[in-house]
Amino acid sequence: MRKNIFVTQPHLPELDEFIPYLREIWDNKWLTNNGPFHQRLEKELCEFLNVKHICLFTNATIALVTALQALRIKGEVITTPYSFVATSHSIMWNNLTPVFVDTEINGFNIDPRKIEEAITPNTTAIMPVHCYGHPCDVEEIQRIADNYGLKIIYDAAHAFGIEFKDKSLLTYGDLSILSFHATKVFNTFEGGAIVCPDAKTKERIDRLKNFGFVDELTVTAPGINGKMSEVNAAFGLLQLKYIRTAIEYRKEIHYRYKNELGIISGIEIIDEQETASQNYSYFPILIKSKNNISRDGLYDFLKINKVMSRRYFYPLISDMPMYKGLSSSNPQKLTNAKDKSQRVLCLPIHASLTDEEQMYVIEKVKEYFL
Ligand code: T4K
Repeated sequence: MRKNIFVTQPHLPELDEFIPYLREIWDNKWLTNNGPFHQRLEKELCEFLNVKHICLFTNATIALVTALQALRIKGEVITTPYSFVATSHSIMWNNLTPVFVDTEINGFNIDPRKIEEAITPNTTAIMPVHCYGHPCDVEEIQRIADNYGLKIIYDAAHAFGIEFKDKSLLTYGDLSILSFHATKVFNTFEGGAIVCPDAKTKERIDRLKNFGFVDELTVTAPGINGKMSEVNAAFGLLQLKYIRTAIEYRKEIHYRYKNELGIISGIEIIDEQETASQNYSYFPILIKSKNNISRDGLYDFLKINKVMSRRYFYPLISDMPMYKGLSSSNPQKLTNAKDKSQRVLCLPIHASLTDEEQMYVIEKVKEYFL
């Protein structure tokens, strides 16, 4: 009997390969608090990602919360409703107000042209999301931020390893936050990181994620416990060995989908940007609803057939009960985001998906449209 085909699955090396790492942890009895694996992973990630400084975290949500603290953000933060709730939750956890701005007409990211009209005297920062790893219009967003004296914190949860115009996408803006959750291209079971440009900022973030301790006796800020453990960091080091192969494998899946499904008239696939690399973390398709065809119809049909696609990101954050009352949640101002949210479906893509499974997914999608 066919097993469920999930939208994603973590790519796990052979268990035996992880045992020596565990043995080392057992031997030295150093389990957390900036241990040797933590330090090694920070170093190796800086090299792999081509960035200067990285601060590992227990997950991306705590990293986002801490990033806002680190830059002492106040008042209103402009962000996108087309994301995972963690983006705006991190703003709320800091007692700040998220201000939702619509997405681009031909993409999934915040529309820079609409950012300016959302700026008020209380705006202090912009938190855009590189959705599915597709780079935001980083240059235009930087121009706006410079004009108005705003900080930029990128939610780069999906953007592991992306290069834009020959440098790491994670070096744009003031800070970038990565997620290493089990469902991501690169995972440490749970985990995340803040990429920052200088040693002083790293020091401040490292204090904030360690209760605010400056030294053994001195606490200068109401920090949180956001530290990554040694087991997670060790697993990250092992993952890193296979990451290039895993991304190459995903690439094949991506192009097979594009070739096979791009020709179906009811399906729209948003093209990748020429100036950016990709990590193939998600494969979103947009369904053009008509007659008996609909996104939810396809979602249900696939589910009955054991293909667990996901509606990332539906509903919009601004449509969720706790955000609905905000004035920026007005659906008439978020029409592009709403449209995408109602038409998007993410198909299975991961480094353990077999050719046979992918062909089965393709066959089922085609069957629905016939
Ligand atoms: N910002 C953005 C833009 C994000 O997308 C996210 C997280 C964050 C911030 C916050 O990052 P973290 O704080 O989590 O580091 C998942 C993930 O839990 C979440 O990390 C992710 N975004 C979001 C887009 O997707 P769910 O509720 O869809 O996860 P779940 O448990 O339904 O998993 C999806 C599928 O993955 C399962 O059907 C099967 C497979 N799976 C999942 C897990 C956890 C596995 O095969 N093994 C596993 O261990 O949220």
